[in-house]
Amino acid sequence: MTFPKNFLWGGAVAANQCEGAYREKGKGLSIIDVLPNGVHSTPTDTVEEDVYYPSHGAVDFYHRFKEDLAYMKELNFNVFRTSIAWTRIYPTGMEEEPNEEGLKFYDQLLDEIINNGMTPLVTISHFDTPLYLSQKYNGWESRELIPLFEKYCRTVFNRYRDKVKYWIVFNEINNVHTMPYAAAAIREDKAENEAESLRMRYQAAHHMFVANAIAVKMGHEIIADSQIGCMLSFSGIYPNSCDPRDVFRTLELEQRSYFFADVMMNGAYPYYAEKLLGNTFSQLEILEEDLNLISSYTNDYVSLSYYRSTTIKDGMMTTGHTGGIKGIDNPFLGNTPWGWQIDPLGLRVVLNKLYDRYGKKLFIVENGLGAADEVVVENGEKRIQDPYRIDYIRDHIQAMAGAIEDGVEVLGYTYWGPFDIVSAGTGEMKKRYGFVYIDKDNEGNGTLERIKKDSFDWMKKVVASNGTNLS
Ligand code: BGP
Repeated sequence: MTFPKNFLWGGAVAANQCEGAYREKGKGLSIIDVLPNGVHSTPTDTVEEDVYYPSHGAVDFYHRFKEDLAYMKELNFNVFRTSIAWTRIYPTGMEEEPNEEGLKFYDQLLDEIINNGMTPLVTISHFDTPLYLSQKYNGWESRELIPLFEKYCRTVFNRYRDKVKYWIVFNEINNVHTMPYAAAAIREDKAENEAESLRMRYQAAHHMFVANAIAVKMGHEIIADSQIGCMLSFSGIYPNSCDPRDVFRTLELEQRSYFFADVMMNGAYPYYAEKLLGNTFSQLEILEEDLNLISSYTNDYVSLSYYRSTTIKDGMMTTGHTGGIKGIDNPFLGNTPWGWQIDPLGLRVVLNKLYDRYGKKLFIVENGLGAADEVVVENGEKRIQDPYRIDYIRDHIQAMAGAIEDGVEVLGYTYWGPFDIVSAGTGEMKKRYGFVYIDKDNEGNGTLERIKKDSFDWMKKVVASNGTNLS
């Protein structure tokens, strides 16, 4: 049997993409609550009346989590990943005392996850820093955020110590480079030039590394058997040709992602840091006590999102989005309707590379296919036929099995968006990942009815067979 007996199978979501109820029971505004079209759009300064913000209502998981988690149980999942919204606990980030109503909500949510037979996997910060901290301090660019985050971590570790063992500190921390607002709450458009923007982003990253180390230390102290992971967006990148210049450029771009895990897993800035950041590296404020913390408290496992791969040509401009770095399409691969190239074997490559580099357990905490699913009515019943999703998942599970056979230790697999949620990248509802369809459109219309897709029954059997029945 390829998958170990206690392999974790589940689904993953983020608070800001599913909960809605954006001002309920004292919740403060987060950076995402002023983004009309996903993490690549420009935030408004405050909530504007005539603008539609998808996070405000999302798919109303806040009120419907019992129904949604019942579906997760039916899928036979034994793990469920979600995040805590910082702004439900500390509405601006600055309060001395936490918001009890927010804490109670996560008590109920975590109990429901556990009562449905699933282990909670909790992300502490998933793209939703309090807006106040972004506006007052330019987010993680400021050292001020470290103690504020520490206070938030202490509160949630203490409160949920008996409920949660698996934690992720920051979602996709390497996106500080490509998506600095979402990942680090900084407005790089305020930087006067590219050099200043680079400095801002990496100063923010440094503060997050220190905060991560503090979270690891505190998590271990408060919850003896806790596992505190770091998390990377790690889709695959290949040289576009065998031209050594393409190979070298690809290596450099890979280092840009490894950089983050190198610091958090190896406990020190890597040898290539100065090369990667040029003059910027020496301009960063890095205190000796920071380096001591970073070296003493490294993460227990590496978690990652993997969606697709791309190819790199020397000298080309690359862009990045929620799927990772975007280069030139690979002629050997097909695309999703959103242009993400489907590359299951790339997952096996990435798992081997990460395991080889860190020698620590890996956790695939995001993988999935976003598509424009259609509801058809057959014999009076609503049905969503999504064979493309089944193909995508089957091929990725096989690749993961291959990596395990290669000797890589994989803790588990949480499929991204097991019920439809708002897309982080574009704010759309149309880009659907779920096994459960949710009736809501891009403009916010819909009944919020939940309907199982064809992939639901297939996935249920896969999980029941511990990944052996993929037919
Ligand atoms: C990752 C994020 C998720 C998520 C996913 C899919 O970068 O951690 O929040 O949504 O990408 O991206 P999208 O929603 O843009 O399809």
